[in-house]
Parts: sequence; structure tokens; C-alpha cells
Amino acid sequence: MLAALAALLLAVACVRPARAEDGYDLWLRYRPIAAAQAQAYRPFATQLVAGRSTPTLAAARDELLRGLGGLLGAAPSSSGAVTRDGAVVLGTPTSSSLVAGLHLDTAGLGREGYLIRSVRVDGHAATVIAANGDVGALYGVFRFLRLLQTRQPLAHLDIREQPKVQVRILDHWDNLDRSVERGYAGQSLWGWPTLPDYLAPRYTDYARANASVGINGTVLNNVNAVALSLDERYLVKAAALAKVFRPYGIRVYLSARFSAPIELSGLHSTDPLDPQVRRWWRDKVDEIYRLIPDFGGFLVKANSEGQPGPQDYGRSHADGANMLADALAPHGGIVMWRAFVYSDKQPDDRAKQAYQEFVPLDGKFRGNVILQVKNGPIDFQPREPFHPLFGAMPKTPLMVEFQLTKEYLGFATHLVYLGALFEETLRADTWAHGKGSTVARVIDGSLDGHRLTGMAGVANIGSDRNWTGSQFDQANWYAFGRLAWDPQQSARAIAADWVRMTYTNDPRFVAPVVDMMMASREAVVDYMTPLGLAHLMGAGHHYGPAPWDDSLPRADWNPVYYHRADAQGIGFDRSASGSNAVAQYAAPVAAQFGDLTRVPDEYLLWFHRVPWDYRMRSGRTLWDELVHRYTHGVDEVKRMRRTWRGLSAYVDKERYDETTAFLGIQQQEAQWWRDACIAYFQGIARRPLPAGVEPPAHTLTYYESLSFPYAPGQAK
Ligand code: GCW
Repeated sequence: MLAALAALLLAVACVRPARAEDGYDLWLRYRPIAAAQAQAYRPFATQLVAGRSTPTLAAARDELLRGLGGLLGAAPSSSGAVTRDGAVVLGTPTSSSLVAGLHLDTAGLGREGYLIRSVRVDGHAATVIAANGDVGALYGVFRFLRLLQTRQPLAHLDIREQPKVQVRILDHWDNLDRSVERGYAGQSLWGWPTLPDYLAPRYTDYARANASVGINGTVLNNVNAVALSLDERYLVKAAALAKVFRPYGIRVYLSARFSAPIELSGLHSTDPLDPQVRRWWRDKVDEIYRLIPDFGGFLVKANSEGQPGPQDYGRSHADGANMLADALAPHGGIVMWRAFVYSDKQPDDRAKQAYQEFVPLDGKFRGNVILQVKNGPIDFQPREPFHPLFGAMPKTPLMVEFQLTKEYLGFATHLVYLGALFEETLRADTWAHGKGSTVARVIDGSLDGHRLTGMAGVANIGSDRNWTGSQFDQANWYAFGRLAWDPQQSARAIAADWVRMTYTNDPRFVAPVVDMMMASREAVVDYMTPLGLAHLMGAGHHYGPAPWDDSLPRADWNPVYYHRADAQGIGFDRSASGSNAVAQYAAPVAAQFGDLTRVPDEYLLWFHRVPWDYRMRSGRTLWDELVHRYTHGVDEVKRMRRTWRGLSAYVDKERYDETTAFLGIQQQEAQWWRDACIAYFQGIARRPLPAGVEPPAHTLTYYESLSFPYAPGQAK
């Protein structure tokens, strides 16, 4: 009787994982592997043989013990020599004589590369995780653990990996008051008031998580920067964080406010050619390096959306960037200068302005300057064509900036897997040097032979227990890191790894969830901004639909600027007959995007103004197609909900319930988007809804009357 009861309890426990989870452990959960499989893995992890320790190698060792201990139920014993089959040998040729003795081909792996190989040591079978640099060994450990976490075989391993991109960095838009611009995951992680004295354990977990996906840099403060971040009082706090991150291979960078010399030291100017200003920055940089010897450098938003910059003194972006670069160069630091510039004084199409300002400066930047370019020419929309600067500045290193925090894609509640968006940009072909000149090859430097390369992600991380505000937004952090390591990787494969590590390897869960994630990006495009529309979000906070909005002082902040709908049609004419933004792309791309008959449907209204009765490839009129897409987007969210509803058996209750509730919010908001946009555009197009299509739930006046003074994440 008792045995039967116990069996029953066990069966129930197996159906739903009993252990409470809140998402804090991210994809590094290391939950026990089922007995049979664990049994098969154990012979590959009998001993851990690590040589001399350094802080980074200690972190690698600790992670390995923690991971194997969790996954296999018991950590391998630490040993000074390989005395039996199944040892894991870890280290670099310098730290471990065993590794040195194996004469592995570690040369060429660089500081961060690693190899994992099945070898024989002293007559015993072993797995070696070897690298040239300590941090490579740490990356190798995370990779080895991933093999177990995703249930890959451990026999006959021969893995050799090296990052393809040098600077793999998160940009935190975190303010000193701990608010986060466009942050939807709680307050800033950085406890400025208690730093440098209190080092929250969470800082270490943040570093571990980043290192596990290869992220090697973090910009601590908002690009809309205050000068105070560069004051000694805050530098010592940044230095304390840098110290925590250092063993994990993560360098600290800071956003620099261009006018800091005026604000911090009372200088009368911040003209980059003024010797006094130049000296100020040199001194400031020297001071920073005294506190943070491996400081990475500055990120700068200048002459953009009201930020100060070199143009205030009639100087160019290159003058400004080069001044900072000169101060950083002796220490090995870099400048990431943002190309996100546009001006309302400039009557031209906002999508053209960054190119117009920066292309003439190609070749004028110092070697330690890299331009940080958003993935598209406007601003992190659900869909944009790739930024025309990619491929257009061959003499200048360009890094891409993606936004992980979903400012324009439903905040933290909408399930949108951004891996699909990142992949779309990275695979886009610029045709700069003929076919195959992808954005990925601009970013990894191979297209024009640049050694300074980078990828930045605007962080979606805050102090919420689950880090990112929702369980599924963790995947966007994860996918960003993996793609920064290798921009050629597949978003789908990355999603599969993430699902396996974060939830379960059960194919009955993995397959539908990966499909759902991959479809989720197209869904949000459809219910917010289908067919190449953009920027229809509520003004300022960007929460919800407001295609009618024309209230902001700057034309190019208002939705009506972007969709240009009137009785005749809709869309922004960027072809030769309009703003001719297409001309900024290489000829074959321009020819395709600029031709109404060849432009992909996804970019139709981005590049063309099209009459409402225009016949689409689908056979529908443009108006009918627009309604169809909006409706389809909502249907996709309903489908996601159905999928998720069938998966409760595979997920712990806490995480299951959160996603269930958030998908509910997403459905309501997708419906709101659809209904409000259809109500608005119908009033302009003056056409009936296609037969059988459900009309909007409310009148346009109702949607227009909604206001959200407390929407989260607003800029200060
Ligand atoms: O998307 C916009 C945001 C601003 C942000 C700006 C930028 C940091 O609405 O909040 O400012 O982009 O990228 O500089």
C-alpha cells in the first residue's frame, strides 16, 4: 500500500517537475539528468585535473564542479594527475603541464578560443578542455557543460572554437538613480548607493551568465549619459564591478557625456580641438585606468536627440571620436561612437541622415574607433531593412547595435524571440563587394579586413528575479551572446539550445516551443507594423498603437510621419520618385528595394507609397492584405497560447503560470493593436473590411482616448 502510494507520488512528480523555479538560474540550471543518461555521462567525468589556478581558472573550475555536480548528482573528484579513465583535464599550456604535454594545437586560438578534445593521458581516456588564455578555458567549460545540458554525446570530441567578433558587449541604459531607460525588468542591477562596499552576489551571477554565452564587455551606464558617471565617486563604484567581472573575462566600459569637462571641471568649452579639453580627457582617462586597469573604453552618443557633441563647436563626429580615441589609445581602450543621428532641422528623410553624415567621414577615424550602427536606419522597429551604412564605409570598423529590451516590440510581456530578427539582419546581403557581402561579414571584419569588430546589445536585464522581466526574454540575451560569438549561427539552433537548457530536453516540449519562438517575431510584425510599416507606437513611451499621433514637436517622432496614409494610399516613398533613400544601398539592393514589382512584401511600405487598391502578390488588394496581416498576427498569438496550454506537463508551475499569463496579456494587446490600427486606417482608406473579418471591438475615438502616463521604461 505504502509502496503504491510512493509510486503514485513519484509518477505525479515526474509529470510536473516539483522543484519551484523562478527563472533566476537562467540557462545555467544544471538540474539532474535522468538516471540512465547520467549513468552514461559519468564515465566521462570521473576526475577533474586542473593545474595552477588563477582567478579565471578558478571560476572555470568552480563552474565545472557546480555544473557536473548538479547535472550528474556528484562532482568529479579533484586530482593532481590522471589516474583513471574519464578525467577532465582543464587549463592552458602555462597553467597545466599536462595540457602543455599534450602539444595540442592551441596556437591560433587567440586569447578567447578553446578546444575540447577526447585524448589519452598516461594511458587513460580523458577529455581535455584547453585554451591559450585563461578565459578561453572558461568558455570551454561552459561549452562542455552545454554538451551535457543539451544531451550531446561526450565520446570522440573534437571541438575547436574561437569568437568571430572581438567586442561582444551589452549596453545598459541604466541611470544613476537606478531607473533604466526602456527597461522593463525592474530597477538597474547596479546598486550605486551601496557600491563599492557591498558586492551583491548577483553581480557574479550576471558575469557567469554573460561568460557562458561569450559576452566580454558591459557598458554600465545609459548612452544618454550624465557627467557624474565619470566622477571619481562613481568611478570607484565602476571599478568594484570591474573587479567582480574580471575573472569572467568581462571588461567594463562607460558611456561618456561629451560635455563632461564643462560639467565636472567648469571648463568653458568641450571643443575637441581645444588643447585644454584634450588634456582634460587624457587626464580623465589616465585616472580611469588607475582605477580600472583593463577598462574597455567609451561609448558615445553625441549630437543625437539633444546630446552634446563636437558639432556644437563646428567639429565633425570624427574630430570628437578621435579626441577620445587619442586619450584611450595609450591604454589600449576603444571608442564606440554611435551613428544614431538625425535632426529635425534637417528636412530630409530621417532614414537617410546617418549615412549622409558618416559616409563622408570614412577613413577619418583613428584605428581604435568603431562606429556603432543600429541594425536598421530608423530605430529598433519590429522590422526594418538593414542599415545602409553596413557595407558603405569600408575603411571604418562598424559594429551592429541590436536592442534586446523590447521597447518597440511589446515590452517584457510579449513573447518575441529576437534571434530571428538578429539573424535576418546579419544574413542580409549588402552587396558591397558583390554577392555574399552580408552584414555578418561587415560585423566580423572579414569583408573589409578589419581587426576591431563588435556587436552590441542594449541590455534587457534588471533586478527582477528572472533578470529580464519575463522567462522568454532570457532567450534574447542568450541568442545575442551566441550570435555575437559567431554571427553566422542559426537562430533556430540557438533557440533549441536555449529551450533545452532552460526547460527540458523532452522533444515534445522542445519542438513546439522552438517553432513558437521562431514564429513569434513575424507575429509581432504582423500585429504591430505589417508590410514595412514602422513607428506606429504611442508617442514617448512607445506602449501600444497610436498611428494617429501627430502631437510631438518633432515631425520624425510622430507615427503619421512614417505611414503617410491618406485617401489615396499609404507608405513612405523612399524610391527614386521619393526621398530616394534606396540610393544609399549598393546598386543591386537599391534596384530591388526601389522597384515596386520586386521589393519583398516585408519592406513594401517602407520604400513605397502604394494605392489602397494595389494588387499584392497574394491576389488581395493592399487594403485587404493589411487587414489580413493584422488579423493574422493576432491569430498567431492565439496559436502560441494554444501551444503553450498543451505544455504544462513539462514546466514547473511558477514559470508555466507566468508565461501563461503573459501570453494572455500579449493576446489582448495584439488585439488592441490590430483593432486600433484597422479602425484608424479604415477611416482613411474608406474601404469595407473584407468579408468575414471581425470589426474592431471599439471605435477609433475610444482607442485615441487611451493614455498611459505611467507606462514603464520612459526616458527621463
Ligand atoms: O529608441 C530610442 C529610444 C531612446 C534611446 C535612443 C537611442 C537612449 O527611444 O530612449 O535613448 O533610441 O538609441 O539613443
